[in-house]
Amino acid sequence: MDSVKTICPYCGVGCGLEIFGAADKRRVRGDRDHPSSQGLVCVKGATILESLERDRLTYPMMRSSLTEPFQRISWDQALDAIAARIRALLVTQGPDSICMYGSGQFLTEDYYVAQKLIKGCLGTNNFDANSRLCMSSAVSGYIRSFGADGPPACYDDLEQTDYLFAIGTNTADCHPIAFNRFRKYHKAQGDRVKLVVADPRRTATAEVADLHLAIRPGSDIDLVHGIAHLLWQWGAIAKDFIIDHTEGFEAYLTLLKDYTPDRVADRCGIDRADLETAARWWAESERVLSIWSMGINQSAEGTAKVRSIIDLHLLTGQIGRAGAGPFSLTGQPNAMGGREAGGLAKLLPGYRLISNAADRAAVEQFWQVPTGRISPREGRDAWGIIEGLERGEVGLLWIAATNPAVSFPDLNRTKAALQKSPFTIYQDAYYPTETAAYAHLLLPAAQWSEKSGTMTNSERVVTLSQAFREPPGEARADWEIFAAVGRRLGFGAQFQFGDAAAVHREFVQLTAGRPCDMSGMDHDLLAKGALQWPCPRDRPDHKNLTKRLYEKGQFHTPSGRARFSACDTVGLAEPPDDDYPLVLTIGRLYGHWHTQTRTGRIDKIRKMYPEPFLEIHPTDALPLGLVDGEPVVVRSRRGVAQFPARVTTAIAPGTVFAPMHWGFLWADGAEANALTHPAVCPDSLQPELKACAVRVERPEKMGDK
Ligand SMILES: Nc1nc2c(c(=O)[nH]1)N[C@H]1C(S)=C(S)[C@@H](COP(=O)(O)OP(=O)(O)OC[C@H]3O[C@@H](n4cnc5c(=O)[nH]c(N)nc54)[C@H](O)[C@@H]3O)O[C@H]1N2
Ligand SMILES: Nc1nc2c(c(=O)[nH]1)N[C@H]1C(S)=C(S)[C@@H](COP(=O)(O)OP(=O)(O)OC[C@H]3O[C@@H](n4cnc5c(=O)[nH]c(N)nc54)[C@H](O)[C@@H]3O)O[C@H]1N2
Ligand code: SF4
Ligand SMILES: [Mo]
Repeated sequence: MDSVKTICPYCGVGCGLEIFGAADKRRVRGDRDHPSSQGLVCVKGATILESLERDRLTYPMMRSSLTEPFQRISWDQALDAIAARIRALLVTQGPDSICMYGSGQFLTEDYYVAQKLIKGCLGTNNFDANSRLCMSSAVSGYIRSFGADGPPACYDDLEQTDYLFAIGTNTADCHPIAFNRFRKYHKAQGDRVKLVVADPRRTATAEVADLHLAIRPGSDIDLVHGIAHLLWQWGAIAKDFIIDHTEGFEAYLTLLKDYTPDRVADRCGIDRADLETAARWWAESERVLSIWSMGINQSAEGTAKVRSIIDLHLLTGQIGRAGAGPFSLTGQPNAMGGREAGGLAKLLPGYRLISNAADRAAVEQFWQVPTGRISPREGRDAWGIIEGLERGEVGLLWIAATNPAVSFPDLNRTKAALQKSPFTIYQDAYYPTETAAYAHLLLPAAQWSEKSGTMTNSERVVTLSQAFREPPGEARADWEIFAAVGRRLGFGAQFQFGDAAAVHREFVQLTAGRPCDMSGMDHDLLAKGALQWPCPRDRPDHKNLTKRLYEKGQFHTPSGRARFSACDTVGLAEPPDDDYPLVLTIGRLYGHWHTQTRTGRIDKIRKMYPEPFLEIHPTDALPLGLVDGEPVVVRSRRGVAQFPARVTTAIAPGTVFAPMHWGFLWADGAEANALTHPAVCPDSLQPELKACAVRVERPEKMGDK
């Protein structure tokens, strides 16, 4: 075969890949023509081909209870079983007893067909995705501050800024190619360009910072308002921008007055001088770019954290220009596509909202379903599904392209709820996975390389992910499975898609005239190269014309002005106390991807990380007599886990860190999420997966408890 161009299926950087070589000796390299990655790849992209054929789920399997073994069944039997169950539930418990939990690893086409089935045909908004655990605070923040979702900046800004403020993001490990672009530029510019990293860990990102602010977990709003307080005190604010393009400044200013430098330094656990340096560099910089990811979003005040960062940009007019803006990095390869296709329980395709009657009507009409079919009630969020299972309100749970038996909060409670599910469908590419243990029906999914469709990266660039292999056994694309169920339920007219390109053609029509306008894109055009939205149909040459949003200071709010938030901080949902004196934070390693379904099957990556671990500062380890490399027991109010200790000054005293990657299939008792709690941000409903109170013990003490 010649070469095929596609997109890396891991992180939201969305690197372009080129696959070349004969079918039995395929190799991968970076696509030099791709605008986002310019030919670069990290270890995950470089090794992706090695995982594709190991331990695949190749045919449907079913069982009547979780204690029985699975039996192979045909697709017809599987689809009949689903349709029969759905029909019965629509009559007995109503549409809201049906829930689907999807993933930012869906293609946009998968997402779109799922929305049409669940929201448009079945009439429930119970579609949520793992993106709820990932970027929903960024979505809420953008919507509240700008009147619409959508990251305003682009990766080129990483090479055009004077000051990169990286808060709650380990970009070097988790968005490596985007970070490499900055790193090269930073180095070349010498002292002129500053990198400030705010993170309780001295991560690979913090290692190359000009200033690392090792703040206490949960003190981000203090830090950001503290910087704003100083900028206001020094008069380093953009008065004209504030007057012409914003609203709510006075309330914000009143709030800022309380965030005095001494109070802020104390609450963040940093030196006042460092706070002043971070603010001074901001004041002195022509162009400031903030980037963030899970250290901000995964918080019970996640939306407020996001908005406080946006406030700082509004205060200083740092938006809508090259090298400037508040830029959330999306984690998964197509979390952005999920937003565009309406893949959360409060969204509809084309950046529309369930809560907006006109939005519902427009989508109903387009889908040719009866008026009022789309429910005006927002659906269950991720944790709401668990609560629904606990209360017996969920009759069918359909999970696809995510592994909640590892990644959900409060894992013991999650597993107990999954045990109670009357009927769980699990649609995944691999077997076994942890969540398969909680399923009644397993559906084999075609994955990346075996199906075509689109993905949108953090900077709004849409890339066609092209199939270049056949799916193994009977595996099918997710969208095809959803469409087949739709047809079986009698919605023939709605699901007559010949291929993924036809799904895409239909979907983009729903984006016409919307902030995420992609109506000028189609698969043929995307096969020639990636395109950035907005990309309306009437664009003459389909070139990327709008690299940055809000260049004219015109926002999507009714007044056209961006809104200051004036959000006070409430701190952590579960602060440390005498019984549980440390804060556990949980995150990622450079080589592994989430629950290891792929990376755990790649020898090179397994060798990089032979086991999980707990990072603990010597100040906390010494009094406990902990020795580097020896096992420690970590307890929270909800669970217990055991890890080898890694005694290191790379973690702030009072905080401990564990990776999220080891579910029960990959290590005994090292499930970090057994410790976490399910408290959520009231606005985004995103759980605070980044912090819970724990106590660390030596294993001998286990029997005493
Ligand atoms: N290698 C690799 N890359 C990935 C992924 C992967 O699994 N592996 N997953 C992808 C996905 S889906 C996502 S969402 C992204 C996540 O990307 P990141 O958000 O960069 O990764 P995390 O390690 O989850 O968390 C980032 C940092 O938040 C810090 N942190 C914890 N609490 C706080 C706090 O209260 N305040 C601040 N300021 N910082 C805090 C942690 O110490 C950690 O270093 O990565 C994507 N890229
Ligand atoms: N404590 C703590 N918990 C966290 C986080 C954290 O930082 N701290 N991060 C959270 C975040 S940001 C995220 S994104 C989640 C990630 O958590 P998950 O989504 O649970 O993790 P993955 O391992 O990415 O699961 C993806 C699954 O999809 C399958 N798959 C891959 N491609 C396809 C496909 O095309 N179709 C189908 N049907 N299946 C496919 C894979 O085999 C795998 O089983 O974890 C969350 N949990
Ligand atoms: S940076 Fe992300 S998208 Fe790029 S190769 Fe690595 S994992 Fe893939
Ligand atoms: Mo994520």
